[in-house]
Amino acid sequence: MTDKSIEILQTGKLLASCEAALAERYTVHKLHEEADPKAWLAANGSRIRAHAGSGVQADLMDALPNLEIIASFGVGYDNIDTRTAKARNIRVTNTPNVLNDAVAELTIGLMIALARRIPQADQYVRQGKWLSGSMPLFSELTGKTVGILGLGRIGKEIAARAQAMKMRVVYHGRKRQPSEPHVFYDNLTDMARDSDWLVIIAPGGKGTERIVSRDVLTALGPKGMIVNVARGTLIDEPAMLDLLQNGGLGGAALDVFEDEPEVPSGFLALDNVVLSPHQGSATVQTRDAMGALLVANLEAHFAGEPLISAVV
Ligand code: NAP
Ligand code: 8YV
Repeated sequence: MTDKSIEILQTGKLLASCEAALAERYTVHKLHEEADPKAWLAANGSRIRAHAGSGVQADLMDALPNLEIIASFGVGYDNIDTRTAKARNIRVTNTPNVLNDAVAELTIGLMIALARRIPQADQYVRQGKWLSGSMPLFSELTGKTVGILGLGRIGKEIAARAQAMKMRVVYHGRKRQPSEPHVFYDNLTDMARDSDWLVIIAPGGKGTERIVSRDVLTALGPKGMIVNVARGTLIDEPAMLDLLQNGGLGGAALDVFEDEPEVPSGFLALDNVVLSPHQGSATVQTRDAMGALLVANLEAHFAGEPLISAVV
């Protein structure tokens, strides 16, 4: 439904197909393109009924007194102050499920890339090193145990693909899921000790900050491999780097970082690391589906219908 009397705000660039769908339906303002965002908000903030994008904190909500809904692009909403939103009766939606397959595919891709050093092997050929001899031998996924931290929507898709790689799956979360066939650990350190691989796919935010501590990483051990496709905040990043540099941890495949897009330079020098610039959901198919779900939530809201994927 098109209703140009509805004014919505973007504070950052969005996927082109999503921006086009929003502009077709509503009057869209782009704060990130304003010369003086503060002055723009003071003059126009009271007309804004919806925010589209991510990263909304209390100060922005203060400047948008008639905000009704925050439609976030992404399933993780750790960068939205949901407590303040709830207190102010502002609805919040995210984009779950449509990205499960893409993130699970990248996870398995990163695992194979790390186990077999695929990025390094590519460089080996390009740099002509093959002419002087073969690369060393590495490991494989077959027969290994993968511990999944966060057996949720995406975690379950990773588990299914890991089983297809002939891996044994175990998991940790706050509670056991009786319908899941995999072994449950109520203690993350114990799971790490019993696993060859640790895959992190639980939400970011205060509740999970650095739950993958130095102790957990040490339990994973010198041959242990860690994969983070969740948020950088879940791992003690300096401890991970230290252990990777000093043989305390076997390897890491990292799609997310504590202060991304900044990546601590120490990681760049390591051969036992595979790096990825937050690409979990980054396929055309999935990003289009995420954008469509964001728009569908706004449409439902302004039609007075139940939201499709509300978190608040
Ligand atoms: P989900 O369905 O909500 O699953 C999250 C899982 O984490 C649940 O199984 C939950 O189990 C567990 N969990 C939550 N809090 C926990 C805690 N304090 N300690 C231990 N386990 C905890 O979420 P999802 O859709 O799979 O997405 C997971 C996360 O992936 C997102 O929040 C996002 O940050 C990240 N993500 C990253 C990318 C990327 O591009 N790299 C893309 C999409 C998503 P319990 O309730 O039993 O604890
Ligand atoms: C990003 C993600 O949101 O859905 C999530 O939680 O981490 C990703 O899909 C996406 O890269 C948009 O910034």
